[in-house]
Amino acid sequence: MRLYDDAARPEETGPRMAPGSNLELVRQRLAAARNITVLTGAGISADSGVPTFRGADGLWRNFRAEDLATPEAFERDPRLVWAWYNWRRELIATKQPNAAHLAIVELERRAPTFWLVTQNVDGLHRDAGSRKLSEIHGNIWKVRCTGCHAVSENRDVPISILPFCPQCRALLRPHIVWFGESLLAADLQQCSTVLRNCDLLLVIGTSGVVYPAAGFATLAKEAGAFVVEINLDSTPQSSLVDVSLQGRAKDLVPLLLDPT
Ligand code: BV8
Ligand code: ZN
Repeated sequence: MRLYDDAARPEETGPRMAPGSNLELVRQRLAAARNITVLTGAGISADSGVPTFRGADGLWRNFRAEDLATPEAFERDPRLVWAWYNWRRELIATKQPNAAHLAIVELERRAPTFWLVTQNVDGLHRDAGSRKLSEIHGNIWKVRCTGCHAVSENRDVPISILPFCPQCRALLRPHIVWFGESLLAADLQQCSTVLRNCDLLLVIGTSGVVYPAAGFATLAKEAGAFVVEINLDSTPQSSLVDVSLQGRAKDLVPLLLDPT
């Protein structure tokens, strides 16, 4: 069964930046910022070939989140849910970080204080070398025991369609935050701290509709941060940010660091 049409997306004509002065302004702000927070979504990994969730080629075009990404779905049909995650693991295993992931690693190296918050579960930020990060929706390469709650890394591709805990024999589930589940308290606390304290927030490749992450740009703005959005399209956050740069993450993020 082919679950996703992997046909190449038509190439855009390049970054659709509004006035060049906006890019220059962001470069200057970024170079001067002492405390930088970055929030990423599926759009940053789209440039590596990982499908996004919403939009024309998005996963939620062909699948219902209620059937696959809720605790109720897993209770009802764990085989179906694991089959879907297995398919995504197989797909993600073939993908590599792109220039935008790498530019964020460089930003972490340069910035006096830095934190990356990602909604992505693909692990590509970690693969790229990011270390100061919170994967607030979990990680597709981790499993969690429904019995003893132990979390472990599991990179099997494919993973057994009904994996069981080696310790207590209970069913394992993906270590992913599903709809209707709370994010980890420690992650929420860390997000609150970095959003309140940052002087610059970069929001990259997220549609800005899934809470609580959808509220992060507002939180940072209210705390006085300069907020920059990088996205192919406009989003519900575009009107509240200071600068909205339209284009591909892999083109724009490196440009912010190394002027050409
Ligand atoms: C919570 C895991 C407290 C699956 C994900 C009614 C019932 C139940 C819950 C709710 C409800 N109403 C509201 C809620 C809360 C809910 C929510 O926000 N729902 C929305 C949709 C209405 N949130 C929650 O449930 C959260 N928990 O609030 O706990 C609670 C408890 C009980 C009840 C209520 C509240 C949990 C949220 C976690 C959801 N988990 N998925 C999996 O990944 O396997 S969400 C899913 O969306 C993904 O994980 C993803 O990370 C996330 C966000 O999506 P994006 O990353 O933004 O991706 P998207 O495709 O949407 O957009 C891509 C963007 O990139 C686009 O803008 C595009 O233009 C751009 N782009 C594309 N290519 C590029 C690009 N940009 C730049 N360059 C490119 N090349
Ligand atoms: Zn267990």
